[in-house]
Amino acid sequence: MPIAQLTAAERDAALAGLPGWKLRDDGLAISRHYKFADFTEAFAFMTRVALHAEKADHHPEWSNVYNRVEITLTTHDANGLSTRDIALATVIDTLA
Ligand code: H2B
Repeated sequence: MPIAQLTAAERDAALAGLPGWKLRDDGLAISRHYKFADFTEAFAFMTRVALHAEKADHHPEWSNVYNRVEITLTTHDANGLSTRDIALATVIDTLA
């Protein structure tokens, strides 16, 4: 389902409310790194995010090494950032 890319102004305004999330150099994605006490905590977090992502039908690109989780959000259906990424980042922060 196509969805509009955020304009630069919309993107910057949204990012101002998401401290910790960084815009990728090409402006088409945002990313954040999280660090947990151990692998169990990191994977429990990923499970919470996965359950939400599946319900919202919007999925992160991510990797995990022991207690660290690196997350990139972009909208494939927009070839860049959309409101779906901002909404998912906001939820991810509450699940961390
Ligand atoms: N996740 C992300 N990050 N971007 C998308 O465009 C996207 C998605 N599209 N999850 C969804 C699934 C789409 O492929 C399904 C068919 O709704």
